[in-house]
Amino acid sequence: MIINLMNLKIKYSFEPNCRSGFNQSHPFPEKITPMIEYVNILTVEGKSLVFREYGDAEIDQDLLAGFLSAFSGFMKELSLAEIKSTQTEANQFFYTLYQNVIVVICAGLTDVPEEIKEKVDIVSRKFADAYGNVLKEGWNGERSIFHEFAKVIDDVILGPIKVSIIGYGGVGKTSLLKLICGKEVNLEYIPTITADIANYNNFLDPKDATRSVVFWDFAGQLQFSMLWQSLLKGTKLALLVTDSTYQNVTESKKIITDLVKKYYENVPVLVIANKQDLQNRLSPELVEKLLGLPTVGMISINREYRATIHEALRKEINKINQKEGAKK
Ligand SMILES: Nc1nc2c(ncn2[C@@H]2O[C@H](COP(=O)(O)OP(=O)(O)O)[C@@H](O)[C@H]2O)c(=O)[nH]1
Ligand SMILES: [Mg+2]
Repeated sequence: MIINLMNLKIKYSFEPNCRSGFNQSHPFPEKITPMIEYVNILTVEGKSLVFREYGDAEIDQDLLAGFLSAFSGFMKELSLAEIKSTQTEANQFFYTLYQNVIVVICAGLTDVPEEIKEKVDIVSRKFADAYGNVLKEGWNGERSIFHEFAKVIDDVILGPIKVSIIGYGGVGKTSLLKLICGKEVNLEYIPTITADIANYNNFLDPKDATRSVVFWDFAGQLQFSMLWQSLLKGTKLALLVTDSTYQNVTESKKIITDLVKKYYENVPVLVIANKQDLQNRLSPELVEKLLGLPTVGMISINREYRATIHEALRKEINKINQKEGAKK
């Protein structure tokens, strides 16, 4: 069967997509964010159940509808759970039919097919797990029951938001992580990379909490080794903790110049001027001036500061979501 999708003239702009920040000369490139335009989950009759848009390209809804009805026609011939792909001049489409539901991912031409296929596979299986029974037992046509699934799609497509807590030993990194997560989360210690990892996003407004947020707290002295550079890979936000002594703030400058600026230029850094309860501490304003980065004053061992760090995190995560999150 030959389907000429080119005839459908799906119109997308050819604007280079800058979401990845990828640079050939970069020794530790951020994991390249796939340039996924959208994910669509639809019935074999062509009725869209969930539509999640990520790309910046304008999607012409009429053309999309035409495309989908053509699509659902030949999808019926697809064997179960097989993942197929097709290409237009601007995009690659990957799709599957799984338990009577079609999952389509529209990706960019440079995306790695195997990676997108894997995402199609995960999304279709998760959708079947969540709604297979509802659809089998007669769904009432109400699309709102699928709204919740947007979070699952976001996590599969965009991945969790990695927040790395960096800074020298003893400045209060682990205390800060505990303050952020409270008693609700048990830290998971990963000995091989000597890091505590916590998956926690309860500080977000439920409507903004579409992706999980994973905190990485690296134990031990921060050294500018190759290992550190690779551990930070994929970081979307760095919390640079200092104990607010003049000496530590000055030394922390090195972390910024030798590590962050060199390898993670596009990663936002929020400085935590910790131990504000101690004498001789520098004020957050002064720390901000010395380091040239936005700074929040903190006492990580004082629970009253939980709201302060949550508020700061909310702002930063919302910025990340605005930049790379789903459009709707
Ligand atoms: N006075 C004071 N002590 C703190 C504060 N934050 C952490 N500490 C203490 O500093 C020490 C080192 O903290 P820790 O979180 O283990 O630092 P890490 O090595 O950066 O993970 C511990 O004894 C903490 O109780 C703070 O804001 N004020
Ligand atoms: Mg620690």
